[in-house]
Amino acid sequence: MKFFSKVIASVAVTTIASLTLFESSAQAFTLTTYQNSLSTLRILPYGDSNTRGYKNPSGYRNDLQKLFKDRGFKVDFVGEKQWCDVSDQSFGNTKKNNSCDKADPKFLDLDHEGIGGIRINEMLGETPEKGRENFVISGSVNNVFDKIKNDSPLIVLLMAGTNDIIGQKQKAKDVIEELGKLVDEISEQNTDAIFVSTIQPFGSEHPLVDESKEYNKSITESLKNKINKSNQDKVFVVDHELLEKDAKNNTNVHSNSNGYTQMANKWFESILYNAERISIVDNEISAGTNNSAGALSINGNLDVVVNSRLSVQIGGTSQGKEYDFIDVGQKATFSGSNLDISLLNGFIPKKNDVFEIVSAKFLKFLEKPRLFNNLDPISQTINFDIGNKKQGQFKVFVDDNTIKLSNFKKTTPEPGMILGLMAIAGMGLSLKRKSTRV
Ligand SMILES: [Ca+2]
Ligand SMILES: [Ca+2]
Repeated sequence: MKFFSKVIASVAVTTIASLTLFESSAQAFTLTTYQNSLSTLRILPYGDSNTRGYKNPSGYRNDLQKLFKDRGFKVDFVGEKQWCDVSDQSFGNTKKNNSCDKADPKFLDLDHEGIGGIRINEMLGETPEKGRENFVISGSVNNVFDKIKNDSPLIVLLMAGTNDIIGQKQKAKDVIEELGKLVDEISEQNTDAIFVSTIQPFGSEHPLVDESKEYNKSITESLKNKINKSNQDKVFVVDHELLEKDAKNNTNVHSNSNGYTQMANKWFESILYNAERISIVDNEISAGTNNSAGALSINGNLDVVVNSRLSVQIGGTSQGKEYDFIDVGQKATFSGSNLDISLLNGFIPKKNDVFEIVSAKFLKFLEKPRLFNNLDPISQTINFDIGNKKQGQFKVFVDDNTIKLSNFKKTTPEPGMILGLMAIAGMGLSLKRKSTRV
């Protein structure tokens, strides 16, 4: 996923800017991959039809769930609404209904609170205009949280304002005032972090396209000024950086599938970046995904603990682009974990190439002197399969802040060694299976 590294750079910049500006550094939530019900990450997607999905019962939500799931995180999306069937004319604006029996199994978790057409003043529960009473009943923040109070979402994803601009004909400067009030209201609820995002800019033929851009600018530049200081620490602004062309042509205000995928990536990167601690237990942390390299920025701490893997793909010498790079703002701790290396696209490193795969403010190995389970403690090398019955070998260099790989060489494994490696791999698998059942 090439997209991943681009996304992260911009999210990181946005967030650093807002943190510096408001000197807000408290981060209240922890992410963990451990398959333990106590650590389920409950997320409330809250907003209008772009949260619900347009002509598609999942919007950005299914892509976002996949990003978490692929990395072993256990997430539960919450909300009273579901849209299970595209032929359902209520478009998921109502509570779960019979059409949910027909839900496509590719959708992981359809729960949400995206209400097509809703405006921010209605989410605030203000006196409804004539004929819009149902929006206030259905979507006002107190009502929503009252209905899901047993779910107590750790994180709220909020995207709203489109309908204030197109339906209510409000100016961006007035909508941002309402958004600030809504964010304060959500902050008073039982939740740890609120991610507030920009909206889909309207398509270029829409008469209010400039207003939508002005509104997005005000979200990134001044939303935090509109909310109470006491709430600022748990509010994170996410700039989806969506383009006009990603507005679906026949509506000009809904995202197309490209836009929804981009939203999912940005939400995901922003949540990971802003977590206080990310614990990888019995799973894998990797900057890119399966077949491409990327960069992953983590502002807080990273723990990679027993039976877990730091997985690194190398397809060239450009950090974070051609080979995986994880940048940890605070402490990175490795304890009893493996370092899995693989080469991409037939790339063969040179002996003098140096790959800085991890950088952290503080780097700690709790199992020292064995930095990784699969590291030879004498030679400080790791062997890995490179195909055609060949192995590659890197020497691992570690200092207070970085993990680097260099001194690449090709080796030919002894036949006995291959069997030995297969046995170890088999053992690893059975251990992993056991531990996931605990
Ligand atoms: Ca759910
Ligand atoms: Ca309004």
